[in-house]
Amino acid sequence: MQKEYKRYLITSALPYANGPLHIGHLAGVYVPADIYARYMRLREREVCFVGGSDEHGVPITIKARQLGVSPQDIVDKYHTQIKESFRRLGISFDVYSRTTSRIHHKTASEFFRKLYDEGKFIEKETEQYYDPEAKAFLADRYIVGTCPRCGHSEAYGDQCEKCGSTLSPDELINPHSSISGTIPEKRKTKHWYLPLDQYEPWLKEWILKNHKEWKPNVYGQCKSWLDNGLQPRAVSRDLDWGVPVPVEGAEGKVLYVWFDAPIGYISNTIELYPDSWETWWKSEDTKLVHFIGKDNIVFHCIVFPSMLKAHGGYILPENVPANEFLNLEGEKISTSRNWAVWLHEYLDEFPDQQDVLRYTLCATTPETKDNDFTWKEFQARNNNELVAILGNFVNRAVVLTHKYFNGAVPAIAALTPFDSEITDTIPRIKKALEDHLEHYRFRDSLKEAMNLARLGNKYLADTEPWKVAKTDMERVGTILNISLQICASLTIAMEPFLPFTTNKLRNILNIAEQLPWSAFGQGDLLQAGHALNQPVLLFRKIEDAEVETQVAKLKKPVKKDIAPALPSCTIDDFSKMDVRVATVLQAERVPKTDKLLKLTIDTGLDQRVIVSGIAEYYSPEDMTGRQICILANLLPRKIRGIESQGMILMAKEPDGTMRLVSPLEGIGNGAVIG
Ligand code: B3M
Ligand code: ZN
Repeated sequence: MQKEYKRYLITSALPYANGPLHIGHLAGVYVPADIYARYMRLREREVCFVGGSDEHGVPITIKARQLGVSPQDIVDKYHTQIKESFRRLGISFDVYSRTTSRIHHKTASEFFRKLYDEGKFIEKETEQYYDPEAKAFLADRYIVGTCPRCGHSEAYGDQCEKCGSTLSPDELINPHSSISGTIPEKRKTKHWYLPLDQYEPWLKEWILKNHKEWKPNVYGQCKSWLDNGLQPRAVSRDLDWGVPVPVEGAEGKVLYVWFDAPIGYISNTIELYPDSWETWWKSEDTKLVHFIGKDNIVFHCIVFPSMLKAHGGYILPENVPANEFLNLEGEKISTSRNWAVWLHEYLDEFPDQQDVLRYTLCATTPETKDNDFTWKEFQARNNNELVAILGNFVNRAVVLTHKYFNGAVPAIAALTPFDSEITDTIPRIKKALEDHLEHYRFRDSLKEAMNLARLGNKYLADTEPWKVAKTDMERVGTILNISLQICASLTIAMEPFLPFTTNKLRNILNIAEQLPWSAFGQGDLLQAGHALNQPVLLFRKIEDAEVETQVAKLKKPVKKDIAPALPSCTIDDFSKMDVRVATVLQAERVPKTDKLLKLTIDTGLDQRVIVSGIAEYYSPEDMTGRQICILANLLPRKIRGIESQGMILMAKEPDGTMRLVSPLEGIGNGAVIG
């Protein structure tokens, strides 16, 4: 037996306020969540759809530092932009707030404090990298060095963006602080950990036993985490941006962003319903559903539920219908390479076509595996489905009613068996649609809703009222009545998916208010004699040129900002570097790498070996005999088992392309540069 719920608390992942939204976010999280929320409202269930911006975390501080502004400036800008883009796309949040709000800081702080007071955390002292010049502990992201896997010289302490490897700062070759450039040292620091291992037996029971109905991708990921055994997780960080740890002596420490962000769902509900929020979060007849992308599964299925359990009093998510990722034109969406369709740009470039994007994204929701968005498909779905089926059907029904009945809904004279066959199909469509939506199958549900339009379209094509009009006006009246009732049902069936279109359709049909789900399929939604308004086209054809422009825009090389200026240095700083001219005697590829060359060079002082990550740009043949510039006194380091004695100077384009720096005219090896 399915449990009956009184109210639906629907959350969608809080996007980081450090960049605009793109179609990947929308397809994976916000479009499905909005469809679900709209559907539940139509079912006349109590709904609270919670959204908001995630405004803490290290990447925001890095962006701020790069641009020379404060983190607050960054989040103010993007929070406003994101919120506005959601509004324009019709994402129907009941509340959209932010984690820098006063209410959120208070809520998150109290949440932590309760767990702290009740001894639910363990305290541990660990060694962390510290920048003695900046006088700050360094998040992994702030440590930069050479990637041990591909030789990329600017890998982060948590990840190499070039080869995608996950790293720890200890693995980096020549690690240095990206704040000051100094070599970080390790220092002791104290943090609080949530002992997830203690929650493991409970999680196993709750998820693996009691939530077998979760989507296979979600269940599978949970199972693998649980099978591998959970470790305590730090819930605090040494950082000056976030919710301060509310414990004496914890100055300079904030809650880890993944500790405070999910509490944001609660804070935002409190902001909306200061008096009744607890009904939403603490009563068993509330169904809590988290809409997220697959990279957030562990936090929503394992960490946050453990936090709620540790706190006590809260309900737990009933489902977490996480989606996989959406690719774009066959490639991974990449914000740094600008390989993305940005929502605010789409909304500007395709005015009044929000529903075309909503439709295409829902039709390509990466429900069970990664999926691909292409502009060709966008065009085809619009032209072949929205225009040719839905738009065409509605338009014909309304135009014919104006033509033959002066825009007044005609009465039914008599039903043929074929008419009954058509009208009997509608409840079946409705039932299937409900079933898909209740079970988070959004692609199937959209197909089913379109089946209603298909049914109407086919009915008109088969009955051909424009021909019947020559002989039997009563029959035409019956056909148009049935067609118009289907149009009226479409204002309900399509509302979760295409809210802008159903609004237009209601205007055309002269239906004053949104009809509830219970009206769907009724044969008398429009009374005989009811006056229709003049038709307007619901959709317009999208031309080849329009999608070609979009594809061309993607392929345009990214205009990236040049690297920001470094802090000033003195001539003494510079003169510590022994930069010289040298000649490459011999060059060869380092086996089993794509990027590394092993160069034997004559520095004028000696002959030595330097390993350099330039194989993408220069072949061994290009290098042999060339004069180059080197940093001669860089401490030797081992790369792929080869000791590299120095570094080759390269000029790097914003897109990462590298070029050698060489003297214009030949000069003796060992000539000093300065
Ligand atoms: N901001 C991560 C993300 O956008 C994160 C979600 C928080 S949900 C509480 O992928
Ligand atoms: Zn790498």
